[in-house]
Amino acid sequence: MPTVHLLDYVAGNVRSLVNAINKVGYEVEWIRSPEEVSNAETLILPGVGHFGHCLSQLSSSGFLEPIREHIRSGKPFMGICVGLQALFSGSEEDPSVPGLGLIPLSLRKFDDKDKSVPHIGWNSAKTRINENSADTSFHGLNPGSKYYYVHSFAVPYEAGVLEEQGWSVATAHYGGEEFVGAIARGNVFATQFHPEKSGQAGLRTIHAFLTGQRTENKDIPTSTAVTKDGLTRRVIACLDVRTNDEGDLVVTKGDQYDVRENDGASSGGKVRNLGKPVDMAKKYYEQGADEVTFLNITSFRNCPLRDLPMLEILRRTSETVFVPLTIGGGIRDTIDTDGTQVSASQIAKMYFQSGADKISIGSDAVIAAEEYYQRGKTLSGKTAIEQISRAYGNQAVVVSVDPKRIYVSGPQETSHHTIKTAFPDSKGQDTCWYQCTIKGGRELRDLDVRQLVQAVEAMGAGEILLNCIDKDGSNSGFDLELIQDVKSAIKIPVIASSGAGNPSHFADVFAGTTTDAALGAGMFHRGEFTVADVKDYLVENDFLVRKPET
Ligand code: 1PR
Repeated sequence: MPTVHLLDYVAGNVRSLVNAINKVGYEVEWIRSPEEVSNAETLILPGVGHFGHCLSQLSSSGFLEPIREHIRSGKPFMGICVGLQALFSGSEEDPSVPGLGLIPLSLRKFDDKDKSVPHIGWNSAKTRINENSADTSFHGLNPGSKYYYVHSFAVPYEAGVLEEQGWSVATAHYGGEEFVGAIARGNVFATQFHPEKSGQAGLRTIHAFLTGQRTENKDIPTSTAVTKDGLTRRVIACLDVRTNDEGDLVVTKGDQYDVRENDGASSGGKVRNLGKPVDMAKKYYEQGADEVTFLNITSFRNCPLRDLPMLEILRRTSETVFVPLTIGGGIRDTIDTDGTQVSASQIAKMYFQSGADKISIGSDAVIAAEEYYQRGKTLSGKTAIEQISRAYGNQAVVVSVDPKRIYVSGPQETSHHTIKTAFPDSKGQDTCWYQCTIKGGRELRDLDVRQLVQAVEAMGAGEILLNCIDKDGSNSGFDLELIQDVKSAIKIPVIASSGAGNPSHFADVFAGTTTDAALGAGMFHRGEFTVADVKDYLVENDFLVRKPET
């Protein structure tokens, strides 16, 4: 196999990139010191997280000049995400840290007045006509394809500015803002999106770059539907994983979080076994899932951390699934079976190194939020959310919320934030609030959902996975009232979860709320509908979706 050199300078999920490069027929060799850069014929600079953090690490390790030299020498170079951003002079994210300075422009934060930030999801990379250059080549990019982006800072596109410097530019729109999605000039190619997480469209781009194919692929039909913000409607498949009574790790599914078979008289039977996690994740990827989420619903249970079975599941899944993977369950400071203290960040690191793109925190986030309010809304800097988002970026930290609906006679009956509901309880009460729970819904806490999501947003969480215990496994549709209430309280993206029973429920949540994504579990696992069925239904109803490419 021919070799590609990858620069290893920053923690994060590079496993997927390695898997993607292998998948298109290349082997990866790591560059771990500045002296080794000159060995590289083809160099890839991956990047995740914080601009300042990445660039300071590159600078203090002495990598900046060798990278500049590689680019000057005319050898192929590709930057991904922060790897693209590094080519510019600097970023508003950390004005004190300069970039490589190849392009004298800076990155700016997206405006969050009318849209969620970070910009997470599938968007375009459409080539702009460059009248200044005959070199409008774009390494397999296709104007009709969708690519996976996850970032808060971007290079605003100004017509002609980059082109005057000889760059070919592909752009995307996020709300009213047009930004740079990819650039190419001579031996340099860089993408703001993650090709290794962009399904077949992304693999094609990596392959085109590595084989020196410079042209676009124009053979994929372009969708005519548009969304206000530019993103497709994100459909996520979620796999709740736990050990069954035979000791096998299986995908299971609860009814209001009860995962044991119900014989009609009482629950408490065997753990429902709906299939094998790795196989099911691959199936959903092939059906067109935009992301796959694993929730380890019984966390560690006396297992030495290094042997965590979820690590192996992630490793194997990331070999065949080229869309973002999220893992949740048990991410908190803990004590290993041999008595060693292990921090939540160390656990997250193991997950990232095994192929996860995001980690999801449940119970620990509730405790951290309670402490945040006890301290008078001040940050401690020490919570798992703060530490992990500092090291890996906000976009890598999801908070999974497990709320329960509590009816009251009126807002005066509780100190918590209430809503008026169109679905009164049996007593006719039409006011309710949403109470946070921990430990898979087993323990109720004196905290409402609005308090929780606002606290974790302040701590640096990048996304909310919004479950609803009342709706879980009910097949009765999402709780639109809860979802819209949470959306109106925060700027970070929200994934609607719990209750999906058929494709029309996805249309309902996208039409009836401003949710950023919607997640299904039971209806997919029981084989009642596929992810493709959901997307077909959405297309029939004029929603923009990403269709899987072959
Ligand atoms: O608290 O950080 O260790 O994380 C534990 C994680 O496991 C949390 O994200 C929590 O939501 C999840 N969890 C814990 N117990 C259960 C359970 O079911 N007994 N599952 C559980 C949560 C909710 C969704 C589900 C949707 C959609 N599952 O993931 O997939 O409700 O289902 P549907 O479409 O079939 O209605 P920590």
